[in-house]
Amino acid sequence: MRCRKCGEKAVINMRQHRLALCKEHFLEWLPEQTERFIRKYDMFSHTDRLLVAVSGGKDSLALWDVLWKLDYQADGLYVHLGIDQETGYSDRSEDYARKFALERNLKLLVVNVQEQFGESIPQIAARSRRGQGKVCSVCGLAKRHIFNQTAQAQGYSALLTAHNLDDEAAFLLSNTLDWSLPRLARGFAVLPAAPGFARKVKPFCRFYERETAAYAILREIAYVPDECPYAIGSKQLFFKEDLNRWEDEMPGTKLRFYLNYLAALDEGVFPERQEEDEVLSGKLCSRCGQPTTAGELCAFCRMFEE
Ligand code: Q46
Ligand code: ZN
Ligand code: ZN
Repeated sequence: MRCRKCGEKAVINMRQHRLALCKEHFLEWLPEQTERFIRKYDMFSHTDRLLVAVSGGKDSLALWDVLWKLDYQADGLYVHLGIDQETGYSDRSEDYARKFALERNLKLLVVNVQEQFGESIPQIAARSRRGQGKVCSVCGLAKRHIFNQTAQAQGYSALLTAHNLDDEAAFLLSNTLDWSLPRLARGFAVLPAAPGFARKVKPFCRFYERETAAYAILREIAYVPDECPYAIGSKQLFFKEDLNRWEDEMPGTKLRFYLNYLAALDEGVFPERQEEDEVLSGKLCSRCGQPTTAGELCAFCRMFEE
């Protein structure tokens, strides 16, 4: 397989685009495409202060690297969840994020959940009504809360996550099987700011996971190699594997699924794009000041009361 631009040996073949590229041209192509998506979806500009949610994994570090190369003002935020104390999963992930930032002279904010709130995510999950097996639901709630609060408190224009097309397509498939319209209405590429909520953007939403992974590897970015232990066996992974089987047979399936969905969102097929229900309630948590649906405390602050 030869690079379409220069005829050298290709390192990647993107069947959905009928495009094979060599290392040099792929490392140019991915940032160029990112810039194109940023403009196409009116995501942000060079004058905006951006906050990137960084996990120490390949996707988020690749995103931060691309933004840095494209000269955007992007700081990182790492949330230490206290996961897998024995193998030091969270500690190791933090090290990768810190090293990445240091090498590029970028600013990394760190929130340590245990130090700041007194308990790690697995500890909260173990005693919460959500049950021992629900670490991911506690984790998701805590991350959303901390990312949003930090972005707002520190005056960032937008909060960026590195969700890729595989993540988005798996989310769509899962919610389509449930016909969960409120969730389907939230599969945005850009979610505008709302009272109490920061603007949220996914600049990598049109890249396949293998493309962002190839970028991280070819750029020699050091990232935490293992997955979070709680991700193993998740529904999300199951849907990703199924989608990959379809993609093998019919290249472009994932991309079409997602792009046609974005078009349907624009046409108003789904209910009005909304943040969580909290926006609609207009009430604020008496402890942290973030929106809440009911009662005095928001869902995050309530976790510490249980
Ligand atoms: S970090 Fe957290 Fe994920 Fe780990 S505990 Fe689950 S939600 S799997 S993206
Ligand atoms: Zn080439
Ligand atoms: Zn609160």
